[in-house]
Amino acid sequence: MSVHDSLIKIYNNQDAGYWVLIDPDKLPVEKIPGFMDQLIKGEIDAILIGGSLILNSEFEYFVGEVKKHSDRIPVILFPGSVHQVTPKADALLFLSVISGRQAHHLIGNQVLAAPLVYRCGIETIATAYMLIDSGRQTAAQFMSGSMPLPRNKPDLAVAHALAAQYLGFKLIYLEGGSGADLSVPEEIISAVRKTVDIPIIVGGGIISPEVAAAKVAAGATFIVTGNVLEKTDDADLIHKFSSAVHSRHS
Ligand code: 1GP
Repeated sequence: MSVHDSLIKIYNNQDAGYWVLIDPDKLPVEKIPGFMDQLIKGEIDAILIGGSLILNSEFEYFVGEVKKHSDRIPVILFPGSVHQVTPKADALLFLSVISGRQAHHLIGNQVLAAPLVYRCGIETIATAYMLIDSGRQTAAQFMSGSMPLPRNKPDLAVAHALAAQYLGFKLIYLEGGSGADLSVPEEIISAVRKTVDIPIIVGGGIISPEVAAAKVAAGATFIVTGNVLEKTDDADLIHKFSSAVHSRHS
C-alpha cells in the first residue's frame, strides 16, 4: 500500500493520526535510535523530516538512519528546499505554498525538484501548504517571503482550500509555523473541514495533548508536533499526544 493510500484509509475511517516532525539540526545522529524507540512505543503514525532551513549537511545520511530505526512507521519528507530530497524516505510531501503569491514557492522550486524526485523514484503526495498567521513571523513565513492568511478570516482559508482541492492536491497543510505562539484556530480548521473532502494536516504551536484533541475535534486529520518534544522532560508525552489524537472515536 502506498503511503498516500494508508493516509486515505485513516481519513475514510474518520480516524486521526499523530505525526512527529524531526528537524535534523536539532537531533544528533547518535540519539536517533533512542528517540525512534520512544516514537514507536508512543504509537505515532508518521515521521516528518525537514525544516525551513537545514544547516546539517548530512541530510541523506540522517534520513537513512531514521528510516533504519523506524520499524513500520512511514518516514515522510517535509522539504523546505530542493536540497531536502532523498530516496531514503518512504514518501515526500510535494508542497506548494498556496497561501502566498510567490511564483517560486508556488511552482518554481517544484520544477527544480521534479527531476531529482523523478530520479529518486520516491512517492510524492501533492500538498497544499497554507501559512496561517500565528502572532509573529515564523521561519516558514520568512523563508517563503509570503504573508500568512489572517487568523480571523476563515472564509479566505476555505477559498484557498477549495482551490487546492479543485487543482488536485491530495492533502491540505494548515501551518502555524514551527514554534508558533498561536496554533491554527479551530474556526479555520472546522470551516475548511466542512467544505473540502481531502485530509487536513494541522501543525505549528501545538503544545499539549488537549490542544491536539481540540484540533482533531474541529476536523484535523493529522496533527504534527515538533518543538514540544524537544523541550520536554515528560517521557510519556508522546503517548499522551497519540492517545489524545486517537481518541476521536472513544
Ligand atoms: C511545523 O507544524 C510543524 O511545520 C511543527 O510545529 O514545532 O511548533 O510543533 P511545532
